[in-house]
Formats: sequence, C-alpha cells, structure tokens
Amino acid sequence: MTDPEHVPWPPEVADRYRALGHWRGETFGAWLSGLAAAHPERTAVVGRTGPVAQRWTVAELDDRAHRLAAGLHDLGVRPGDNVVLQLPNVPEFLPVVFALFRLGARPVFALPAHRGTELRHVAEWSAATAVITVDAHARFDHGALARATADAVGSVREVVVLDTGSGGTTAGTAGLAELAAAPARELPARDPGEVAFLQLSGGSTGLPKLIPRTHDDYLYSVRESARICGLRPDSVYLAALPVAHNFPLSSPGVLGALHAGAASVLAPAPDPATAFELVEQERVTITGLVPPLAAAWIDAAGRTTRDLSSLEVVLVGGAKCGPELAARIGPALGCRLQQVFGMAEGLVNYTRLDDPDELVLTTQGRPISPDDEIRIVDPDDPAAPSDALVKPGRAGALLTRGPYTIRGYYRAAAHNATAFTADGFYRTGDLVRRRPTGHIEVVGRVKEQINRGGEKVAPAEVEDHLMAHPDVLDAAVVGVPDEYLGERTQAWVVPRPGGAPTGAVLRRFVRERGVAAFKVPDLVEIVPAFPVTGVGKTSRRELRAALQDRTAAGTGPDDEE
Ligand code: OOB
Repeated sequence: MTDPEHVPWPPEVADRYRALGHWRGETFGAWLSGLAAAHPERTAVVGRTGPVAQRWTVAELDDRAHRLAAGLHDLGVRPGDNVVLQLPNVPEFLPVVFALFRLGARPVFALPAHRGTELRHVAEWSAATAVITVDAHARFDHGALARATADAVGSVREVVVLDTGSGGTTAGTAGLAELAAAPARELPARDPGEVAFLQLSGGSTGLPKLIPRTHDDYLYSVRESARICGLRPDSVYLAALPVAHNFPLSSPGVLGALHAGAASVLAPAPDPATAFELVEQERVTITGLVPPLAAAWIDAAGRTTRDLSSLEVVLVGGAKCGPELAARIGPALGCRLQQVFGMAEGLVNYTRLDDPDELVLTTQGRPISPDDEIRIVDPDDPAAPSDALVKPGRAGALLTRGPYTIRGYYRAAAHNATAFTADGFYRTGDLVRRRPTGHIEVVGRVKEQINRGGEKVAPAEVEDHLMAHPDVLDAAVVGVPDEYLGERTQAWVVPRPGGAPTGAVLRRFVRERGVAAFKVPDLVEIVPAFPVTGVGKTSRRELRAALQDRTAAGTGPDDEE
C-alpha cells in the first residue's frame, strides 16, 4: 500500500538495498511466525500485567498477536489506519504491536510520559482512528487521557484499554483482553516496503514529528543490532527504559532479543531497586540505559545485596556519556560497556564489543551498516547551510543517508525541505567528529533541542506553553549544563506590564496544560526584558544563544523558587 504522506527511497536505491541483502522482503508478521516455527518453546517475554506475572513463549506471543489482530479487525481497525499506542512496559505491548503490523495498521508510538497536548497532536497529525492504552500506570489515569483524546480528535473512533486492575478509566472503551479472545484467522499478507509504524521525533521546531519506518528497513537494523550486541539464544534483555522508544525497542532491544531467540524482561520502572531485582531473578545479561540512569545504577550497585553477576553488556546512549562516567560503568556493574548513538529517524552507531577500551570510552560508536553514508559538514548558517565538507577529523554537522534512515517525516513536506538535503541526507542536528576508524564522537549539536538526560525537549514547544499564560509577554527556553542530567531546561520570562508571574506558578501552569513532565522547565527566571541585537531585532536562535552565554558566564541565577 503506497501512502502519499510517506517519502520512499528512490527505486534504484531500494533495489540496491535489496540486492545487498539488507532488505529481505520480510514483514514483521511473517518474521514472528518464522521465529515461532523455529523455536516455539523459548521464552519471549517476561513481565507483569498489574499484579499478574506473565511469561510467554514465542509461540504464545505469536498466537496472541494473531488473535488480537482478528479482534482489532472486528472492532473496525483496517489496513492503513494509524493507531496511537500508549503502553508502559507491560508484556501486552508486543502482541499489540504485532497484531497491528499484521493488520497493516500502524502503531504511533507515544511514550507513557506524554500527556494531552502530545497525544492530541499525534492523533490529529496521523488522523488516528484508535487509541490503545492501559487503564492506569504510575498513578496516572491513561484510560481517561485516551477518552479525552478521542473526544477531542474527530478521526478517533475507538479506545482500547488494557485493564490491569489499577483503577483507571475503562468505561466507554473496548477491553484489550476481550479483543484477544477472538479466534485467530488469516489476514492478507502485508507489503514489506510499506510503513509498519510511526515513531515520534524528539522535535526541535515544535511538537513531535512522525517518523515512518518500513518492515524492510527496520528489520535490517534489528538483525544487525542483535549481531553487533552479541545477542545469543541464552541472552536475557532487560527493557528498563520505556519500550516504545527506539533504544529499548530495537537497539538491540526487545526486537533484537526476539530475533536472537533470547528472552526480554520488561521492567515496570528503570530505578535500581526494581531493575536489580529483575536482573537477579531473571539472570539478565544485557540492558540499555541513558547516562543519568547509568550513574544511578552505579551508585546503587555499591550498596546492593542483589546478585548482578549475570550482566555482560550495558548499552548507554540517548545522550552523551562522557569518558568519566563511561569508565566507571564496567567496573561498577561488572559488565562490558557498549556506547550507542542512535536516532528514531534511523542511523544507529555502536561501539563494538571487541573495540579497544579507548574507543569504547571516548566515542559513541560507528554505524551499523557499511552502507550508512556519513557526511560531516560545516555547521555554518543552519538557516542557509552550505553543506561544505569539513576536513577529516574536524567537528561538523552530521548528515546521513542509508538503508534504514528515513527520507522524510510523515506528512511534513514543508519541514522535509529543510530537514533533508536535496539528495536525501537527513540533517541530524548533531555536531560530531570522526576518527580514522570511522568511530563518531558527539561533541554538541546545531539543532534547537535540549537533551535532558536522553529525553528530548524542543524549546519552541515549551515557550509556546509559557506564552499562553496571561501574565507572560515573552519567553525563551534554553538548556543549561547539569551534572546529573547533562542538561536541564531554563526558561527566561518577560512579564506583561502589571503581570507578576512567579516561577512556581508558571511551572504548574505548563504542567496543567497537559505536557510530559520532562518538558516542564526546571528553572524559571523572570527578567524585565530580553537583550536585543544592534539592529534591535532578535531571532529566537540569537536570543537563546545570548541567554545561554549569560547563564554560562554566571550572570544568570544559579537557582530559583
Ligand atoms: C535516541 O533516539 P532519539 O530519537 O530519542 O534522539 C536522537 C538524538 C540524536 O540525534 C542525538 O542528538 C541524541 O539523541 N543522542 C545522543 C546519543 N544518542 C542519542 N547524543 C550523544 N550521545 C549519544 N550516545 O536517543 C536513540 C535511539 C536509538 C538508540 C539509542 C538512542
């Protein structure tokens, strides 16, 4: 099924990726059936649905996915439909996504942290026909959020809720368990070149963009990730981070584990107490963490009575893991560190397990594929880039193109014109340097995005929320260095004449507008006016840069509230 909103690879490039064996013409549905036929009795997924412990084999997962596909079809979900999925780390995540893959309906992967603003946006943007969620998780009523999203977005016809007994809203929704009781039946095979799902971008210009990934391209990255991370049938992968994110999903993640015939354990939360118990119980061999979480695990490992000796590999990525932190991970957790620098748009880099320590500690790895094309260009004017290559070894803006990197965001023609070069390279917005070995070191960024410990914040989005407050005349949001998170967010706010907003009031205001908690500014500083440039006009970019300098120079406040 071709989709007019999807920018495909040029036909001759697609042919090349097929000829090279990167794209194998396999769909996720057929892939899972193949795994179930090859080793039906292996454990695929371990986790909890509310208080109920679950342990499903590959055959059981395959069967649940088949039945759920039939149940969702009976509910009216059709090929080509987009379905917003907001599930925490529950075992049902896997059968739900495979059911949608089989139907040719596309999960839109919201994170559990997302709230009304984000859910409405992605549901509207994707013209979603359904929302699938959990009743409640971490004391938040996701069922009510999904219902509110359906009420606000005309295209959403159905809300499906996984009842975990956690007390959230299930009234007016369809039950996931009931749908999974449908008898399995054959559905028409899907085209491996079509969009299988939509990931969300971290965003830099505003609300998240939708990232269309095909069966062919994603399965290639999954197979190679499993190999590069050394997954074996007896490996046990712990999904500590939210599993809908690209990192725990496929780097190598639960899909890489499935590919290798290994089990995945879904942690309901990533904190050391929860995770260490699971490591001990399930003899976890491999997991993936963002840097602040790695630091928290290191601290806790010094005090724990849990047996962590099964851990072999810990991947760290999502944000820069500096050499000091990197050097502590292996000794503290008794494992090999593997750095990963990836993006939902495609390109993923890993340090290799047999790389010398120096590269593992000081670089973010090299690309998965020999056919990942890397260009490092002059980071001159981001608004009018020359894309001139920098000298080898010099830092520059990273552009990339390859067999699993998208050629365009979904339904975003205007944005695509600047986010991609004319010849199809994605402008990652990352500032990098490359070693002669091909390893990449991330040294900064050119995009207007704050990386708050791996969680991505678009300054413009937060500024818009602040400016909705009646006492706010203007607002600018910047990232400031933070020892633990790498970066935290600071908002500078100019009040309206007569208005006297406080930081606490504005932070609550942003939260109550229904946004992910990680987007609420960590610090709010009220100032009478913003600096202006010589001509008296200030671009957002210049203003943010000036405020960032001011904070760095220590002329800004150290603390607030
Ligand atoms: C991962 O994916 P996203 O889409 O949430 O964020 C991508 C961005 C990159 O462009 C880069 O700015 C930053 O996150 N990033 C890193 C990094 N890994 C990601 N910056 C510095 N060092 C790293 N190691 O974050 C993601 C996707 C797949 C695997 C791992 C991470």
